[in-house]
Amino acid sequence: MKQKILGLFLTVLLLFSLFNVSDTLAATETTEINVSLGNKAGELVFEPNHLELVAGKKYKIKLDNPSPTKHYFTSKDFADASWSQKVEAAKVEVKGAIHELELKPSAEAEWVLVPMKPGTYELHCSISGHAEAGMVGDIVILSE
Ligand SMILES: [Cu+2]
Repeated sequence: MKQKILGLFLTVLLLFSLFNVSDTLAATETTEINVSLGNKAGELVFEPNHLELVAGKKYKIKLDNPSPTKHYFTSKDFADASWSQKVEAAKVEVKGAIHELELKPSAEAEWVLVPMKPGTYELHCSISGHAEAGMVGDIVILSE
């Protein structure tokens, strides 16, 4: 009898750990990509300035601005080629068409999207002079 109860307990424990594993798998289906707008030294760059995503997969692009000035993450064609689920920033969730994100110093934002249309799309900061100074990049959507 004691053995049976122990067996049942272990089965329940095993089931719980299986569920936990499937939860973890579901969570990892979203690929996270970190992109910094500018850096602490104040250089006008995206870090990294080249992103590669695969069409049909889900991504969370985590943007942050470690620099002393505000910057934009502007990539209209990439946004048009993707399905945006939402953007989360400072407890606000934005849904719908998103083409450009403004990040003030030390701001962070998370853009959850599924790239759809393969191609190479330009990225830039739309503040006057920043793109010219090197604040540009490209985003490649690879086919599935
Ligand atoms: Cu900028």
